[in-house]
Order: sequence, then C-alpha cells, then structure tokens
Amino acid sequence: HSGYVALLGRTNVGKSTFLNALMQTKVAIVSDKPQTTRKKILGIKTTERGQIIFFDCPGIHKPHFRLNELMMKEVNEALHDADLILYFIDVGDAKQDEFIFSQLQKAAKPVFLVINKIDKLNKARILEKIQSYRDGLPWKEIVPISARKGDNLELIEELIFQYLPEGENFYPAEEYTLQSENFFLGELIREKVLNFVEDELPFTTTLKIEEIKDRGEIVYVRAEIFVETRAQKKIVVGKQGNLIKQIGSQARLALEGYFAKKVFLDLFVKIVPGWRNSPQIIRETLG
Ligand SMILES: Nc1nc2c(ncn2[C@@H]2O[C@H](COP(=O)(O)OP(=O)(O)OP(=O)(O)O)[C@@H](O)[C@H]2O)c(=O)[nH]1
Ligand SMILES: [Mg+2]
Repeated sequence: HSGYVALLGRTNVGKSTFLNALMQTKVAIVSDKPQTTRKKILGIKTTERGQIIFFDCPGIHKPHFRLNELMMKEVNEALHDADLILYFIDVGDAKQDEFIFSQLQKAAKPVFLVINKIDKLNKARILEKIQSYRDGLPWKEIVPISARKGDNLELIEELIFQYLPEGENFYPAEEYTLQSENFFLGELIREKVLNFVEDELPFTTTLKIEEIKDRGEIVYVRAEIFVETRAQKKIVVGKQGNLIKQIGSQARLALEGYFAKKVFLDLFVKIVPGWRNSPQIIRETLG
C-alpha cells in the first residue's frame, strides 16, 4: 500500500509535530506561534507495509497577503492530491469549523478526525470532545492522539495504511523528504527566530540563506532575516544586539547538529517593506 496523506487543520494544532513524530526525525519546524509552516513539507515514510507520503500543510486561514494566498494554494493542492486526509484539531479548541468541514466535504475523500494534544485533558473531557465531533462529518476514523507524547501514533499509522491504495512505492526507501537543503537550513534558523519573537513578528519575518561554504573544519553560513519595518528590525536585533545573538547561537547549534560539524553563522536583519506581497521575495525565501 502506498499513497498521499494530507495533514490539514488550523494553525498550531500540531500537524508538523505529528509529522516529525511519525518520521522519527525532524522534517518540519515547529513553534507555538501561528502560521509556522508556509508551504507543504513532504515526509516520506517507508515501512514493510508500503509508503506513506505526508503533505504537512500550512494551517487553514483567510489569506490577506500574497504569501497567505500561496499558503492556501498549497493546502488546496494537497487536498486535491491526497488519497486520505487527516483533519487535525486541538482537543482544547472550543468551536467546530463549519468552513473547513464544507471544504473537506467537497473534496469527497476519506477523512480521519485526529484529536491531538490529549495529554492536556482528562479522559472524560476527551470523550466529550469525540462525542461533539462525531456527527460533524462522515469521518472514516476518529483518533485521539498526543503527537508530543507519542500516544496512539502506531495505531494511526496502522489505520492510514488500511486506507491507502494497493501499489508500489513512489520513492526510493532512503528518500524521506524533498525540500532543498537551503530551504531546510533556513527553516531551522527561522524556527529559532519564532522561539524568540512575539506579536506580529512571526508573520512578518522570513529568511534567506545567502551562502553556505564548507571550509573543511567548519561550515560557514550566511543568512538574512527579512522583516517589514524598522521597528521590527529593532525588536529582532534587541538591546545591544542581545536578541539576535541568542537567536544566532541557538540556530548555530541546530545547524551544527545537521552538519555534524562546527558552524560559523553570520546573521543579518534586513528591512523589506511589504515582502509578504512580493512574489520575488516569496519565491526566494520559500523556494
Ligand atoms: N501539549 C501538547 N502540545 C503539542 C502537541 N503537539 C504539538 N504541540 C504543540 O503545539 C504547538 C504547535 O505545533 P506545530 O506542530 O507547529 O503546529 P502546526 O499545526 O504544524 O502549526 P502551523 O504550521 O502553524 O499550521 C507547538 O508548541 C507544539 O509543541 C501535543 O500532542 N500535546
Ligand atoms: Mg506546521
């Protein structure tokens, strides 16, 4: 069995955390800030049962900028290409999402309801949640999980395989994602930026790797953080460069983990007004 599985839902419900947990390696970045994932990230899981190709998608939202239109285009493509949809909710979230329900219904594909973060609530409340969602859509399965703690992940993998068409693997077994190295390294750095900034900054920050040079003993990486205004740059840089220093040292550790080598990271902050509406910057930073 082999096929495509789209991970859909609002922002912050834990789609990327789930992907990494199932892949048992970091493929997508994770943060507690909204709209962390900006394009679909492929995770290819090969087992003796076959191959699951996950599309980890941006969170579903109303787009107000070109960047966000592109993010929703990614969602729609995944919806279109998927054999199976995993619709994620956070067990603690209050209301059901009629708009997303109607999108899912239109797609006319098998959908699992994945209730994530069950580590946050007791059993009774989780059962209430399952009950309240039961009739929302003709779910093929309703699976309560904790992506963070690893609860029910084997079960859900087993269920996924049951719904994938029979057929050969699409990719060689050693292939596990298809993002470019530059993009992935940029994401590792952006994750650290997201850890340190608040408010509107997560939305208005993007990142570009300008140069990577392997100098033998050490890898030199130069990257630029783009923000939209001077005030934002001031925040990212911090008092006497304090914040950018902290971001830089955490990002360097992440890159050293990736290269298994010492890294010299040169980080700059550049103001690019309105980059979220610039096709060129979007292409350069999400490519
Ligand atoms: N308590 C708890 N927190 C979780 C769980 N799974 C994810 N989280 C947290 O939820 C936050 C959002 O996780 P992400 O994986 O980035 O969420 P996402 O759905 O990919 O978000 P977008 O990319 O913005 O759409 C992070 O702070 C995670 O650590 C879980 O099972 N339990
Ligand atoms: Mg994500």
